[in-house]
Amino acid sequence: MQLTTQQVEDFHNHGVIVARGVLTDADLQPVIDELSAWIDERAQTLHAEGKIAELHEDAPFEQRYGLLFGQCQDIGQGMDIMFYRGRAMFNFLHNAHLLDAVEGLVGPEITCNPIQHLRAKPPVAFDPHTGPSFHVVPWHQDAGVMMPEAEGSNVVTCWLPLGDATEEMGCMQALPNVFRNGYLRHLRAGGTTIDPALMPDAEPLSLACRKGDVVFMHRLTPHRSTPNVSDQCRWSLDLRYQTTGHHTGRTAHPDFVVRSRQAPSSVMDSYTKWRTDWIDAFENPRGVVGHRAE
Ligand SMILES: O=C(O)CCC(=O)C(=O)O
Repeated sequence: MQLTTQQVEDFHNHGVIVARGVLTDADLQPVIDELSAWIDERAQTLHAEGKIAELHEDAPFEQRYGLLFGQCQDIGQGMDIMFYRGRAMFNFLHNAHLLDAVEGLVGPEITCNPIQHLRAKPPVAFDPHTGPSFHVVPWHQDAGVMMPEAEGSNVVTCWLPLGDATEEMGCMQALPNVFRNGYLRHLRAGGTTIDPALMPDAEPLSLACRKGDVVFMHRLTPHRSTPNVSDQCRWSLDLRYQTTGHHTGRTAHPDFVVRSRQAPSSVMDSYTKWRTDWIDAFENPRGVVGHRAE
């Protein structure tokens, strides 16, 4: 779905927008099916090892992961885009509805930035740690997890839930209208977070989403996520896309072209190459992966 002129204008004015209904259920279902199968296999392994007593095979996608996580946190080990490297996920990174919207913000030459995550935030009942973590992320700008060389890059964060993401489920919050203040120093203590002394004085915007919605954020827009006090998992992807040719901010990890009018043959659609590139990046590390935190 293309963004409207108003949505593009709002993004440039406020540094954050929620675009409703960008994705259909059919866009997301292959990823959900792939994850369900991955979780089932992992649960069976942990069950065989005696680490999980109850498999909850009949629980819905929104609930099963939390029920398993509550028994053994190892269930989530390896469950991120670059580690499990699923085919449906790779296909989704090229999703036409998503890229149509992204195009309005980065132009028609689009690269998939390697800074991307899959997050399953379990209810606090199963993950009582509500301090800074992969599940409850403190205030930061995405520029804080990129090399300073990406300062001039047009990288847009696309945050999207695989189900609903209400306030109760720990949706995202962002500070609108402050991205023009530029990069704010981040501290390592507290989990790569904006120096509290520099936090802009702005009212947080709650970014509650329904399945199919996408949050688009400027890489200088401060944002965080909150604990999940519901009884369902908050499933989401945070992907980043950028104008092709701009610095990715993370040279150690593979980026690839997902759309191009100028050079259509540059689009990387080989699932095998994508897998191999990630494996190579981990087995033969080179380049930089670093947070800008002090
Ligand atoms: O999904 C979350 O809870 C945090 C995501 C985030 O901080 C990000 O996309 O930069």
